[in-house]
Amino acid sequence: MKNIKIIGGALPNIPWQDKPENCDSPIWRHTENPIIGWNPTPKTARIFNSAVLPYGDGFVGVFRADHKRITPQLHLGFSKDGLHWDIEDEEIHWLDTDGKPHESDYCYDPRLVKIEDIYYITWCTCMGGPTIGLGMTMDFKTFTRLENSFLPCNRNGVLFPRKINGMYYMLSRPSDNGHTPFGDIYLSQSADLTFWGRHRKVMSTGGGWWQSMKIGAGSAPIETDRGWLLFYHGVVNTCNGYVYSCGAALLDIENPSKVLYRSDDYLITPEEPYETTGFVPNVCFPCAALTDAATGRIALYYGAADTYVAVAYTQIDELFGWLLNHSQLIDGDSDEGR
Ligand code: BMA
Repeated sequence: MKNIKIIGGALPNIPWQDKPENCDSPIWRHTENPIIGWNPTPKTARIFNSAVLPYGDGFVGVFRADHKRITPQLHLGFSKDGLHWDIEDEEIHWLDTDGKPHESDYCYDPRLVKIEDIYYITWCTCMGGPTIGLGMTMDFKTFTRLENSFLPCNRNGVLFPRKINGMYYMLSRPSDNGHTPFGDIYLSQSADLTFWGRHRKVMSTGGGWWQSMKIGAGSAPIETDRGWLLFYHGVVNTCNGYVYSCGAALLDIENPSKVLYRSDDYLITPEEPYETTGFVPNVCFPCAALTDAATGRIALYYGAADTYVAVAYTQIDELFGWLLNHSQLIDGDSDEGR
C-alpha cells in the first residue's frame, strides 16, 4: 500500500536535480541555493517566504519582499525555469471590488493557488492586527482585493487548490499580535470566499520538539490519490530564539480536517549557512510547491533565514514511504469538536 500518485498535470519543465548519492534524507536541497539573495531589486532588501505556480511557458511568483524601510509588501516575478527570476521593483497594487485602490500597511507570506482559471493569493495583512488577506487575478496585471477572510489575529492562510464538495477550504493559524508563542492549524469552509465557517482543528503542536511551540500550513495542499499532501512549518523555542523547520502531513481527501499521517521528525531544518544566518537566523519556511504528476517530482520553495528563497526536491513515492515510517499523530489532531 505504498503506492501514491499526484493528481494533476504534467510539468516537464519543473525545476529538478537528482538526489545526490550520499543523501539519506527524503528531500534534498538545490545545489545553487539560495536562488534569490540580498537586495534583489533597488527598493527591496530581502525576498523570502514566497509563492510560485506554472504560468504560460514558464512560472509566475508572488514574492514577499521586505523593503529597505523593512516593511513587507508583495511583488510579482516571472521566470522561464523557476530558478532565475525577474522580480518587479514596484509592489502589487490592489483594487477593491468597486475598483477603488486598496493598499495595506504591510503584506507578507503569500500563498498562490489556481482554482477554476482564477489565481487566488492569500497573505498576512493588517486589520488592527494581523489577519488573512485574500485577492484574485486572472492575468497578473490587475489584482482585486476580496474581503479579509478572518478576524485578527490570524496568519498562514492557505487555500486548497480546488473546491471540495462545492466548498472552498482554507487552512489558517489563529495567532497573537506579535511573535506568537503558540499556534495550531485550523480549517474553515466557504461557499463564496466571503463567509467562512464550519471551523475545525486539523493539527496541534506537540510530538517532536521541532513542532512543539507552533505550527502553520506551508504550501497549498497537493492532491494525491491517498490524500492531500501538506508541507508545514513547525517551531521550537530555544535559548537563542525560535527555530523554524519543515515537516509533511497527509490529510483526508474528502474531509481534510482528518490527519492521516504527519511527520515525527522534521524534513528540513536550518543546516546550511543561508538557513542559519541572515536577517532572522534559523528559519526554513515553506510557502509553495511545484509538482509534475507524470514523474511524481516535487520542487518545494521555502524562505531561508527571512533573507533568501531556497528550493528543495523530493519525489512523491520516496516522501510517502518516509512519511509512513515517520508518522505520529498528536492528541488534538483531527478535532471535530465544536
Ligand atoms: C513568522 C512570520 C514569518 C517569518 C517567521 C520568522 O512570525 O513573520 O514571515 O519568516 O516569523 O521570523
